[in-house]
Amino acid sequence: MKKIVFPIIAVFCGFVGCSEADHFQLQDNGIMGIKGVYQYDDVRISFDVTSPNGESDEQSVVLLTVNDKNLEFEIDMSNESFLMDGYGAVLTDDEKDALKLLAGNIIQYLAQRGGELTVHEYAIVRILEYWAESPGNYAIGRREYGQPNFQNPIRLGISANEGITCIRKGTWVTAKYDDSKGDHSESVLVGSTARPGYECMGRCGAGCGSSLVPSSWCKDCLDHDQCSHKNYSSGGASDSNCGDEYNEAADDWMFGVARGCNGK
Ligand SMILES: [Ca+2]
Ligand SMILES: [Ca+2]
Repeated sequence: MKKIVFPIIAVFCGFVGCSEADHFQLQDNGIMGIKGVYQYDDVRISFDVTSPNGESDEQSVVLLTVNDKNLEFEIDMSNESFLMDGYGAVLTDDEKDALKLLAGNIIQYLAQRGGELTVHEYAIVRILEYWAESPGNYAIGRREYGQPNFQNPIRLGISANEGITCIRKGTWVTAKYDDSKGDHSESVLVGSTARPGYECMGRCGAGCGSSLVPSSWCKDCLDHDQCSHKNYSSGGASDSNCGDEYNEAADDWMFGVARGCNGK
């Protein structure tokens, strides 16, 4: 018998970044997906998260519109593959702030609801945080990871992609990266502060992030943190020194939380 899903429609304010003028609406369709809209100041976001092939607890497709920018994300938990495409969009600081607040609002809603996250809820929260923390002026293009027939463009060498490797706060781990000056191996205390803006070394994302959204703590993220700290780099995947490390950390960011890489 086909399962009948009763959507839960929530319209509320009072969550993070939700002033009187703002608006957050969410329709929770359980295993069928989740959709909604969020207005934060001048930024309007709509999101629609569904299964590519009907009901699925392992695959999800996220369609996101941020003002006039369309972004897509597909994730398959069964083989840890994903595809993201921002069609070259460059998000403004206001838009990134709104994405971060939306992720926090969704997490708060899910915490109230209780129960385990569906793949759709996991997908929207991970990708919102990823795009919210994209570097300034970074054009979000198409990127695939782990897809069948996918030729990994990441160059080998000292900073090779180490898959998704958990690291623990308070331990010393050797960060490996390359830049214009050559190969580097440097011991870094996971969770330490290298300088302002480089707190929580080894956490995937800038600084210590938001306490509302769970973080991945992984080796390739530590490599990228150390590379960009030493090179004062910016620009994400397009950075000449640390772009390869940035790309190598994308899978850690997406699947580290599911793998339990919480830094502990
Ligand atoms: Ca990796
Ligand atoms: Ca590099």
